[in-house]
Amino acid sequence: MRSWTVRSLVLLAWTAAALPLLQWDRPTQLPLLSSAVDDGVRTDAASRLSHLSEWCASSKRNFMDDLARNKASEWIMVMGNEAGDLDSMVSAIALAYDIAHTKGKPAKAVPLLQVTNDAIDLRPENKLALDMAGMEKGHRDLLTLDDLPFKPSHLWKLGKRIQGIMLVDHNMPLSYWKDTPVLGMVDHHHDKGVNKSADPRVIAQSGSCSSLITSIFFSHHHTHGPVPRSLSDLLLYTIAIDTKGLKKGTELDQRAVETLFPHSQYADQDHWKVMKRLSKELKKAKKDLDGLTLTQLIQRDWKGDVVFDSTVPVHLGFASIPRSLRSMISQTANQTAAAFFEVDNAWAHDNKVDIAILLTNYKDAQGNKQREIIMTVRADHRIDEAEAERLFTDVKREIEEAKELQLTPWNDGQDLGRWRAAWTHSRADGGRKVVRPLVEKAVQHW
Ligand SMILES: *[C@@H]1O[C@H](CO)[C@@H](O)[C@H](O)[C@H]1NC(C)=O
Ligand SMILES: *[C@@H]1O[C@H](CO)[C@@H](O)[C@H](O)[C@H]1NC(C)=O
Ligand SMILES: [Mn+2]
Repeated sequence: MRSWTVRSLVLLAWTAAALPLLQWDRPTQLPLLSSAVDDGVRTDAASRLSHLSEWCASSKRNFMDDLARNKASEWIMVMGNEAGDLDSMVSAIALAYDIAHTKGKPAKAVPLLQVTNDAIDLRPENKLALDMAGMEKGHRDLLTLDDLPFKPSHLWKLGKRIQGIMLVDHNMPLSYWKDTPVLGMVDHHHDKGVNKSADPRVIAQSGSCSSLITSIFFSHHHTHGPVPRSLSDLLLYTIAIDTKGLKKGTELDQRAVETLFPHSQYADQDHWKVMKRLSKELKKAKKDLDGLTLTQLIQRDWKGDVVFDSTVPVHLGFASIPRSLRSMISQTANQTAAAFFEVDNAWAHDNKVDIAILLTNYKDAQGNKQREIIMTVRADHRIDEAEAERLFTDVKREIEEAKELQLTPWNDGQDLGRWRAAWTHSRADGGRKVVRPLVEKAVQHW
């Protein structure tokens, strides 16, 4: 794989360095969000599935068949992070497709979404983007955690049933992969410095991991010509949402868009305008969460795993929720904090979470952005009551001492109950990026 990586890196370096700023100024007509039926593989009206959908379905089927016959040892599983956002999903699909079609040395690769099938549509923007790219409704064409016949850790532990995993859109394997070889990683988050023998190991700044995948993709020749239209479209949707229609992001993102456009259904339209409109449409979809239950709101953007560098391993998880605690409370049957925490509690219990942090963001009556931090600790999985008490006290102190947050305790005259706390603050960038390190620090030292 060596030359593969070097080529990719050269391309990345060139991409970042050499950008003539893009000039897209053609006038535009846009039938934008037409459901994209591309590559002509199957066009019967009942199931207008794209080539990409068919490839995903067949790679999933072949992988599952091989696994059932214990013949999957050549397979590489390519996966995004456990929050299952569009970038994670599309990066995994695109890299797996690239590996499976690389001219001269194709390998067996299947994208795995590290969520359950029913979690995909909890992000309406995922649903919309997949639908526009001609993917299957209900997402049976995609391999999710609940499709696996074994625990992920068993794929390696019980007889090396797969070749290994590749990570995209994160660079630390979830703990359940344990010793499973990490064959590659491509990411745009802070480099945690692990699994150094991964090859490729490309970690670079970009608005979207999909942009990094795009540059790798286009550094290879493929067995059947250029990138399929449905895949180009899907990558563009992801970059559009991650860069707010190229308003944010880096030159890498711009270069990726420029590279993808001629292969997409938008080829003859104005790139900037299309990206802006796609971003708007997807953002609108993203905000449409009205049908979700409280549990689904917690599940939608959940990132959790067991932390091993503390004295006793604990499962620490974070949810980001675009709703205020008050509005979630009003969604319960008797509209009390107790009822809300019962739901939170059930989620933590079912997922063996010891410490759950819910981070909300919403606009108040004056239209100002507000945030809340809601913390709960449980003693029914890995830790006993004394440990839970200590953990709760330590994490609470760490959060409250963070001067940059200027917290106000939230209690609304209601008793939140044991090992529960909530605060409000209005630091605009005070989401997971700020709170998580505080909590992790406390957890490591308690
Ligand atoms: C990858 O790094 C993680 C974190 O250090 C470690 O737990 C895991 O065992 C490593 N994987 C391999 C195959 O070495
Ligand atoms: C409200 O409902 C919750 C959960 O069902 C229950 O635990 C709590 O006691 C109820 N509170 C009141 C005031 O009815
Ligand atoms: Mn990402």
